[in-house]
Amino acid sequence: MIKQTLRSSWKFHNPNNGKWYDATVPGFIQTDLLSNNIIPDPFFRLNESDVQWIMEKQWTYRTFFSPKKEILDKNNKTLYFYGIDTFSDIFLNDELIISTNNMFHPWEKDVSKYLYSGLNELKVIFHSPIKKVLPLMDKIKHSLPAENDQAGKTSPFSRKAPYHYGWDWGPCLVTSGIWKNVQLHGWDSFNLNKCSILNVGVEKKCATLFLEVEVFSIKKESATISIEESKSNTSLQIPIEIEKGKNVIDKKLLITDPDLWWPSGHGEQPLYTFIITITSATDSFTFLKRIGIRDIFIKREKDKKGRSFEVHVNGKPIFSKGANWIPADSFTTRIKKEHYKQLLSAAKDANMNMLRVWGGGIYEPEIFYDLCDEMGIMVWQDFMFACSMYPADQKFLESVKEEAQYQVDRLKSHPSIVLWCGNNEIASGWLSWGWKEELPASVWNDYKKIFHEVLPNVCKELDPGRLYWPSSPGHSISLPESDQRYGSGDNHYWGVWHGGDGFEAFEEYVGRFMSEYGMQSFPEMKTVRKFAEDRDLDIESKVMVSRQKASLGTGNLIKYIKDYFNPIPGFKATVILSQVMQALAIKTAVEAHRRNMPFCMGTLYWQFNDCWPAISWSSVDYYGNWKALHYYAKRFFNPLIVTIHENKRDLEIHVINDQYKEYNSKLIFQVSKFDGSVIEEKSFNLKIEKASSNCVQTLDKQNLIQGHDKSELFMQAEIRLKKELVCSDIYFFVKPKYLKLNKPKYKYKVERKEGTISIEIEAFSFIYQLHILCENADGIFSDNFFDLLAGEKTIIYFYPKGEDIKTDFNFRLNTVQDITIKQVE
Ligand code: BMA
Repeated sequence: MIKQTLRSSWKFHNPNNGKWYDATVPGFIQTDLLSNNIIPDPFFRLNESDVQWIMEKQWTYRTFFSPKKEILDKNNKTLYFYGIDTFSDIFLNDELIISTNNMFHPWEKDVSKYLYSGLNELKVIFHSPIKKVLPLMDKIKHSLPAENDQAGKTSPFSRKAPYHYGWDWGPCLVTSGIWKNVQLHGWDSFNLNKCSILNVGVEKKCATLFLEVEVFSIKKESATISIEESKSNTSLQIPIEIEKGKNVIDKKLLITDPDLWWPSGHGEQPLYTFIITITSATDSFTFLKRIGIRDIFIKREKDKKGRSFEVHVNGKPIFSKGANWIPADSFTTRIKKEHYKQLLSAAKDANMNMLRVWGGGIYEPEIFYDLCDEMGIMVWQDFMFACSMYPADQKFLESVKEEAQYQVDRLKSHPSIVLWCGNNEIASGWLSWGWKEELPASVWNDYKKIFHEVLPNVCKELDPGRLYWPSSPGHSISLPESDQRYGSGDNHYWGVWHGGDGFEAFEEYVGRFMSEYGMQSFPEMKTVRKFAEDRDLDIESKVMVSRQKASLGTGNLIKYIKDYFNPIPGFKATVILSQVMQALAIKTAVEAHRRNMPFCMGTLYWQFNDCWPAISWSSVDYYGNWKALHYYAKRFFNPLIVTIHENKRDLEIHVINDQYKEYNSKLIFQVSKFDGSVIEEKSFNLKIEKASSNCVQTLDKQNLIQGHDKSELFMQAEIRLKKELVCSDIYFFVKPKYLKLNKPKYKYKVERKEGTISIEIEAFSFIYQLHILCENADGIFSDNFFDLLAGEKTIIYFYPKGEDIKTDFNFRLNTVQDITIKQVE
C-alpha cells in the first residue's frame, strides 16, 4: 500500500471579495484568515466579537494535486479525510464524493474512478455550522438546552466540539476546517481498516494480549501476517487466508514475565512496540502498535456508605490525583507535540497520575495518549457530550455510533485509558437543573438511547474490559432517577464557587471519587499583557469582562479574595491574590479528599489548562505558565503529605501516604511567633504504614495558643526521612487577612552556573507567600508561592521555556505582605 498526504497547495476562497488565499491543512478557517491578515487575532482585546461573522459564511477550500505514479498504478485508490469540521460537501474533479456531518470520525471514499494522472482538483465546501442545523431545530417544538452555547443553542445538533460554541472559561469561536490530514492510499488487493491490541489477562508470569486486525480485500488470496516485538522476543509468521470483503484477523499473544505498566508514582511505564506486517503475492503493508501491559479495573463495591469507585492497577488500589483537561487551544491544530509535552510534563511534575479528558472538548490526538502512556498519566475519557440534551433521530444515532466505534477502536490499545464515560453533567442537568420540568419526557428517552444504549453497546462490543460510566457525576450504570450521591460513584462539588460556600464546605462534601470542584483565578500579569493594553488593566474594563465567561463573574472571585485577604487597591494585587486564594481553596479540598482515603479514592480538580488566555479555574495558563495552584498541587499531590486540620476545638495532624511503601519517619511540629520565637516544639518517630491516612496527633487549640495573640502565631509540621525534609504544612490560627505580619525582610541573589539559573533567598522575617515572577520570559520555577521562616534560606531554580538561556532574565520577587493591608479580626 502506498500513501500520499495531500497537505500542500491548499487555498481558500473568501466570499467577501471573491479572492483565493493560501490555506494550511490541517487547519481552520479562523487560523487561515488570521495568517492572511484578514481578521485580527481573536484572542486580543475584544476581537472575539469581531470575528463572529465567520461562522455564518460558506467557505471553500481547494487544492490541485498530482497523484504519485505508484498510487495510480494500483488497482484501488481510497481518499481519507481524517477529520472534517463539520458540515461539508467534498468534490473530486467536480464529482460530489462525500458529505460530512461529524468532526469526530474520518471520512473515506473509493476514488479509483474519479482520479486522473496529472492535476486533480479537490474541493471542500464548508456550510455554516449554524445555518446548517436551523432546519433541524425548526423540526422540533422545544429547544434543547445547551448551557454554554453562545451561538443560538445550535450545538446539540452538530457532532462538533461543544466548547467551540463558548463555555464558562472560553470564547465562542465556531470553527470550520480540514482539521486532520487528508491522505490518498493506493492498494492492490487489500487495505487496512483498523488494528488494536488489548490486554485480556495479566498474571505475574504471563500476559495474554489480543491482537485484532481488520482488512478489506477485493479478492480471495493467501497471505502471511508477521508480528515482531523485540522487548518480548516475539517473532511470529502466521499464514492466513484472506477472503473477498471484510476480514478480521485475530490472534492471542502470550508475553511471559511481562514488564508491567504503572501509573506515575507507582512504578515504571515499560512499553512494547509491535511491528505488524501483512504480505500477500500482490500487496503488503506494515504498521506499528505500541502498548503497555497492565490490568485495570474500577472496583465498585457495595458497602455501608454506598458503592466505592476505586481504580485498581495490577491488583493495587491507586489513589487517583489530577485535574480536568480541556482542549489546549480554541484552534486545536495549533497545538504541537512540544506543547502537549510541556503541558503533560506539568501534570506529571505536579505529582498527578490522572487527567480527565472532559466531554465538552475533543477526543485528543494520538500524541496526547502516547505521552500519557509514556508518563504514566491515567486518562478518564469522556465521550464528547456536555451540559446539553441531544437529539436522537436515526441519522444522529448512526453518526454517534460511527464516532464512538472509531474512537474506541483508535484509543483502546492505550494503557493509560482507564474508563469510558458517556458525558459531562447531562444526567445532572436533566435531574437537577430544571430541564425535566420544562421539557417533554421524550428528551430523556433520547438521552437513554445515546448514553444507555448506543455508547455502552459500542464499548461492550469493542472494549469489554473497560468500565463504561454513563455520566459524570453519576452513582450507577443504569439510567438514574436521582442526581449524584455522596457515597456512590463520582461527584462534582460546586458549592464552593457556584454556591458561594466557604472553603470549609469542601470538607463536608467528600465522595468516593471527586471528579470536579474548582476555584477561579486570574492568569499572571505577563499573560494578561498578551491580550490587554494598559488601559484595560481594571477588573471592570470591557476587555477584562470579556475574559470572564462565568455567569457569576469576577464579582464572585473578588468576594472569595476578600474573604481571605485585604488587598491594596490596584489590578496587580488582585491578580496575585486571586491565585493565592485559588490555591488555598483547592488545597483545602484535596487535603480533605486525601484524608478520607480509602473512602475517597480519587480527586481531579477543575480545571488543568486553558484554551485561551483568560480568567478561569485553570492551574496552568494558556501559555503554559504555572499559577500558584500548580505549585501547590505539586506539594498537595506529593505521595506523602502531612496536613494540619482544624476540627472544632482541636488541631489534628494527619499523615497520608498513597504509596505501597512503609516509612520510618520523624514528625516534627512547632508553634511559633512570626518574630521567630518558638512557643512549643515536639518531635517523635513515626512509622508510616503503606497506603494509609491517619490522624497521628490531636492537640487542643486553646492550649497551643496559651494566651498569645493568635494573629501572630503559626504552627508548622514536617516529616523527615532520615534527615531529609519530604513534606510540611503551615497552619494559621486566623484567616490570612487577620495575620499580624511585619514588613518582609529578605535578600536574594540570582546566579547562573553551568546552564542553571538559580535564585537564592534568605529570609530575616516571616515571609508569607513569596512569589517570583520572570518578567521577560516564560518558564517554570522549582518552587513558588511558599512561606519562609525568619532565618530560613532556600534556592529556587528557573527553567525557561525553550532552550534560550542567553536572555537576561528579569526576576521580580513579591510577597503577600506587599500587596495586602492588615485587618483586625
Ligand atoms: C463543570 C464543568 C464545566 C464548567 C465548570 C465550571 O461542571 O463540567 O461545564 O466549565 O463546571 O463551571
